[in-house]
Amino acid sequence: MTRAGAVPWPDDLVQQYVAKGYWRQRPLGALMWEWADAYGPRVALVDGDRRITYRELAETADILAEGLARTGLKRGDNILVQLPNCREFIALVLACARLGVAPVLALPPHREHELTYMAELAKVSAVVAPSNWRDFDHQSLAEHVARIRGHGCRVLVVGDTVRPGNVDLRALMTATGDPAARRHRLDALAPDASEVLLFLLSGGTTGLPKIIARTHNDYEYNARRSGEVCGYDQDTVYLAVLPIAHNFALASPGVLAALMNGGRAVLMPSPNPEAAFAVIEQERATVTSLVPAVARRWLDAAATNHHDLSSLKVVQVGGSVLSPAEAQSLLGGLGGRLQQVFGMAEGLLNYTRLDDPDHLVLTTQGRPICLDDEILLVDDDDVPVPPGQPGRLLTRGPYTPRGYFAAPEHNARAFTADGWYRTGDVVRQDGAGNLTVEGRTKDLINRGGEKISADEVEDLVRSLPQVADVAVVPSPHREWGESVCACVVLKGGQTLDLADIQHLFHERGVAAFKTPELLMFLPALPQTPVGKIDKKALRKLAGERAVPARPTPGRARPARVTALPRP
Ligand code: AMP
Ligand code: DBH
Repeated sequence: MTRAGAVPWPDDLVQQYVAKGYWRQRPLGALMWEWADAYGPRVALVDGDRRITYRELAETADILAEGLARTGLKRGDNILVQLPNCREFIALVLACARLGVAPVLALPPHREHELTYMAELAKVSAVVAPSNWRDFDHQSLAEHVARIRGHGCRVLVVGDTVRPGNVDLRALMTATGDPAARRHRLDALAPDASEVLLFLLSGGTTGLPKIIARTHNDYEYNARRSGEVCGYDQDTVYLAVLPIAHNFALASPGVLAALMNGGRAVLMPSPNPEAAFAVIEQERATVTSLVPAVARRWLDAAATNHHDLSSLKVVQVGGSVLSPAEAQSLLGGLGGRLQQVFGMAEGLLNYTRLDDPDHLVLTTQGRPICLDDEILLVDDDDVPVPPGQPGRLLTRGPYTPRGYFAAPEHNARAFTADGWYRTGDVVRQDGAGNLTVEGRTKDLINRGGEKISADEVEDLVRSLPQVADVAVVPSPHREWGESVCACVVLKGGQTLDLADIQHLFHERGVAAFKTPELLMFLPALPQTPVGKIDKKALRKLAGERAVPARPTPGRARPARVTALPRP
């Protein structure tokens, strides 16, 4: 059973990937029981004061799978999942894997704008949300999204106040009855490993965010091979502080590889350094993954830290550019060995190796995990660049799908006719295969690892009646690396400030991290000789106008600046 909209690999490669052992042809739900059989009484997950063994996790996932089936979900269905880092998240992903139901992994900050779009794109049959999270009523939002989706879309809620008509997900996680019989019943429903396991979100390369269908086969390999490269074993205690809805924390190597190896995953709701340091000490965490923006916060906090971080062997940093100087301060700053990670929800994963010399760890973002990851660096005309020169990165491989889900027009641009994914990144490769990210051609803002499509923000700002034209570019930001800068041409006699834009984004239900933080007024948008908007010139302007980041991270975002020459 293939889902319409998922783009398969060519048949000859499928055979090769299976023959080479990359694809194990075992659905993740079956592997879950392999782990439980091998590591049964060991602790698999830690979530606050709850500790869940491998056996409990597998049994709970099975109970939940049957519960989901009772709500009407079945193989081939998709559901939208918006959960913070919690044990229910992992149980749900595994339960879905048992049934062949594929979750679309939305992020907790997403709101109506993103959720309704994804719900429709994936034609979901249910929406799963916490009742409340960080003072936001997710249950109401989920009800709204389900109503707009129609088609009998259900609402499943994790929390204490589940409203009538919605399904209490935790209530689906308890049952009596013989676990072996249940396991047997579910084995009979198992999907094929070539089917979709889950959908990851991507900032995409242009336009609205895209979703990426990852199969049981390719995603299991993604996690397993990452675990090998990163030395995961039974003693691994992975601390998840980034959202596990992200590929990085979920499977690079993240939670999934910890489970595959009989290790342990410790789930935290946020990357707050003080809280994380206390948990590292308490749980003796051995590895964690951070985006550079979080790594910087941790380094600052480490200066006054009194917790014992000596268990940390590896600190992974990825998701956005880490300068060599920042890498240098991370080499010893948090205790563990620094590992740079250059990854993408679309597939290709690069890691510096744990035994690489420091100069590679400082100046490169590592090399691919698989011998069959193909790397091609090309110029603007798709002609390969000479060795050692920067070029646009194209890639194919056993865990890089051949297209975004249900996006044929976009795929025609984002993939070559031969199935290479155009990453939109500009990289250099050394003789040993190590990649250094030099820049990008894709039109997005990378705000602390969160990718924001310029097109999406532009369309929103353009809908304001005061706005004649707008272009959105990144502006350097001390905390996030980049922030969203809107360059606006006003209609005659109009005025606008950041509060107007923030109001619009709030009203439209757009994730807060996408709201422009910097506003520039221009009499006209600069153009290139061929008549395109000259974003390079605008980026330069935005850089010159950048103001320092606010001093205290993590609070509500104040309007930073309303700038510059009014028309
Ligand atoms: P996404 O496609 O939304 O999963 O985002 C993946 C993108 O994040 C990559 O294509 C890069 O542009 C960026 N990225 C990830 N890791 C790094 C890194 N270590 N250094 C620079 N950029 C990165
Ligand atoms: O930025 C990313 O998307 C990313 C970074 C590191 C990723 O998907 C990953 C590792 O798997």
